[in-house]
Amino acid sequence: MSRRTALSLGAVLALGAGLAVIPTQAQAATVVVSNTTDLSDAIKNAAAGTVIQVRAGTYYPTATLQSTANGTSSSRVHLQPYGSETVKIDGSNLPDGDWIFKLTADYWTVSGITFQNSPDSAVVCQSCASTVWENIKTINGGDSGFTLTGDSTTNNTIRNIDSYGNYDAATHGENADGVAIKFGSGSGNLVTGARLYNNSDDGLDFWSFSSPVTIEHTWAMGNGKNRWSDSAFAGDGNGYKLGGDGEVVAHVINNSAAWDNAGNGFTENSNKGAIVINRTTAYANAKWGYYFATGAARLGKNLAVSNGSGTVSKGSSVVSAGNNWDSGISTPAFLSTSATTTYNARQSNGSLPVTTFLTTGSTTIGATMD
Ligand SMILES: [Ca+2]
Ligand SMILES: [Ca+2]
Repeated sequence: MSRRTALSLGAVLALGAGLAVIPTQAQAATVVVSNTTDLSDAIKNAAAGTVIQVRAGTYYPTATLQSTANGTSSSRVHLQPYGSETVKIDGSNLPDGDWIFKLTADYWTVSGITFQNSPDSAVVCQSCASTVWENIKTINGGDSGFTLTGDSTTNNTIRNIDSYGNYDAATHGENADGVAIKFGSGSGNLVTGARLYNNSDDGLDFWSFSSPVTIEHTWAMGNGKNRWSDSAFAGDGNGYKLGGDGEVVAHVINNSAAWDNAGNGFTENSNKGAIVINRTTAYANAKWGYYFATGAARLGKNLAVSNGSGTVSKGSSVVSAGNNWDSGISTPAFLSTSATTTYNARQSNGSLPVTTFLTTGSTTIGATMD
C-alpha cells in the first residue's frame, strides 16, 4: 500500500468514526412517495431532517407503518401530504389486531393525513418526545383513534385532531376512545383543538397516566352510544375521563366542552389529584356534567346544563368557585343549542369551525367554543 493510499484510508476511517451523521445526511432529503411500499420504506428509513411528502390517494398498507428514527429539535422528521393534496391511509388490508402507524421516536411532525379503518388502534406513539400531530384524523378504527403511551412520553402536541367513529367490536366497545393518553408518564403533553366524537368508549381517556396533561379548546361529544347494534355493548361514554388505576395527577382542562355523551361530561374516574378544570361547559350528558366525588379537583367558572344525573357531584376535597352551581352564580342562556355547525369543516388554519352552539357571550363562565 502506498503512503498516499494509507493516508486516504486513514482519513476516511477517521471521518466515518467522527461523523456518524454522514449516512443521515444522505437520507435527509425530501422524499415524495406515491405507493404504499415507498411510504412504508420512507417512514422506516427516515432520519433527522427527512421530509416525507405523500401524493394524493388512499394507501392500504399490509403491515403496520412504523419507525424508531429520531429527528432533532433543529431537524425534525416531517410526514405530510404533497402540497395540499388529500391523503388517506386505510387499515382495511392489515391483519387483525394491527395498528396503521406506530411511532417510537422523537421530533416528528405528522400533519394533514387521515388514518382510517384500522383493525385496531389507528395511531400509537410510544415513548415519544416532542412530536407534533397536526390536523390529522383517526377515524372508524377498531380501537382508540390516537394513543400516547409509555414512559418518557414528553412534550408532545396534538393539535386539531378529529377522532371519531372508533369501536372495538371484539370487546363490545369498552376500549375505543377518541384520544387515549394511557399507561405511561411524562410531562408537557398538550391536546388542543380536538374534536372527539361518536367513539364507542370515551372521548378522551387518561387511564393510568401518571403525569399531568393539558387539554384546551377541545370538544368531546356523542361518545359511548351504541351505534353498532352491539347487543352486549360496554362503552362508558365519558367526555373526559381524567384518571384511573390509582394514579394521583393534576391534569389541566381549559376552555373545552362535553355534550351528549352517554356517561359523564368530565370525570375524575377515581383520580384523587388536584385536577384543574376552568371555563368548560357540560351540556346534555346522560350522567353528571362533572363527577368529582372522591378527589381534590379545582373547578372554576364551569357551566353545566341539562345533564341527566345533575350538574356536579363533588366530594368535600373539591374546590369549587364561580361555577353555575356555586351560590350567587347565575346560568347564562345559550345562544344556540343546535350542534350542527360543530361538525362543519375546520377553518382554513385548521382550528375548530365557527359556531354559536353553547356560546353565551359571557366573559366569566363556560367554554367559548373556539
Ligand atoms: Ca371503557
Ligand atoms: Ca376508555
